[in-house]
Amino acid sequence: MEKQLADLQQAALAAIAESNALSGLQDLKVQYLGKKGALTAFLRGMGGLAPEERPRIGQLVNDVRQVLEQAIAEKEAGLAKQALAHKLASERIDITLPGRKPELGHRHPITLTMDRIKRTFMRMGFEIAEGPEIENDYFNFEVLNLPKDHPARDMQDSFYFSDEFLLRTHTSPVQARMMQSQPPNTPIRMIAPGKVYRRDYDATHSPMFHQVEGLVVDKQISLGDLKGTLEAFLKEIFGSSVRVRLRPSFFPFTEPSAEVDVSCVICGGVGCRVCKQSGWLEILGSGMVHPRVLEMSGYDPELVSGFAFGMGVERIAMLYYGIDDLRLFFENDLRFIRQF
Ligand code: 2NM
Repeated sequence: MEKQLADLQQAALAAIAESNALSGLQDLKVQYLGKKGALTAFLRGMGGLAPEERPRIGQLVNDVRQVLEQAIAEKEAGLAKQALAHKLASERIDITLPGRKPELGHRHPITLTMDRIKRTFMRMGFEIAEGPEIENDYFNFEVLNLPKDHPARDMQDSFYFSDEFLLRTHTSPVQARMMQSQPPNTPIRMIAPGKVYRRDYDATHSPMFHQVEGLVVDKQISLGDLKGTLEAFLKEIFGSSVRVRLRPSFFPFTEPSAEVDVSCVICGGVGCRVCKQSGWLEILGSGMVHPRVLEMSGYDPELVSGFAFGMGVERIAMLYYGIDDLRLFFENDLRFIRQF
């Protein structure tokens, strides 16, 4: 009996010593110390012993149990320590390495240009208004003196959803909406920046582009106010040395109408490739708001007058930054985008 116990202890200690995983150790615990384990079997077998032998053997079995329990506990602690050491070694980081720089983004050149234009008008007391990009026929055309048979309404130039709805072709509908939201003849000094859409795509036209249109309505607003305001704006954007001139033009919503030119910002006005040797660049369309346009939006042309203007933001950005192809703005090539 003692010999069997000694053998069992020796075999168990050897198995424990050899075990190198916590799961294997758990199996050994069950195998030797569990309810159906080897030591329990020993205690059950004591029925066959002489009564005076039982306490001694019982004591021996308990001694072996204690030895094995301690050996397993020590081994467990050893394995846990080993696992922790391994984890620490494998997750080790070099805190002296330099940090990774986060990639800093920045605003798109069109956004930068838009913001400069908006800031300049805000300083002159203009408010900024926005409106829907999906417009109806009434606000995009009708109320701006572009009746149904007008050539500027050609299907070729617009994106229609239905007979009634289309992507706005300019931001003027925002101005008309503003006039109609006011009590009659309320003075207005506003700009309407935003995206507009036309069926056009080449080096100088994109189907989506950005516009800023402006509107000033009050008593006694004159063509002199128009010229003074736009001259102040253009000098702020392109520098105080630019010269500004008006040329007669036509828009259905203004009368009279004028193109606004600046002296060439590339060559200073002496003539170059960009200004086609003329010394001037066409930069804005403008005019005195047509009496019918005022009238249709609830303003009395006998009482008030106004001027309006519109500009393409991409064109201003191209001239300001010296960019020769409009498509660069929309290709999202970082080598281009990062230069601003
Ligand atoms: C331009 C040129 C001339 C314009 C007119 C209006 C409104 F709503 F008052 F009638 N808004 N914008 C206008 C006038 C726009 O863009 C080339």
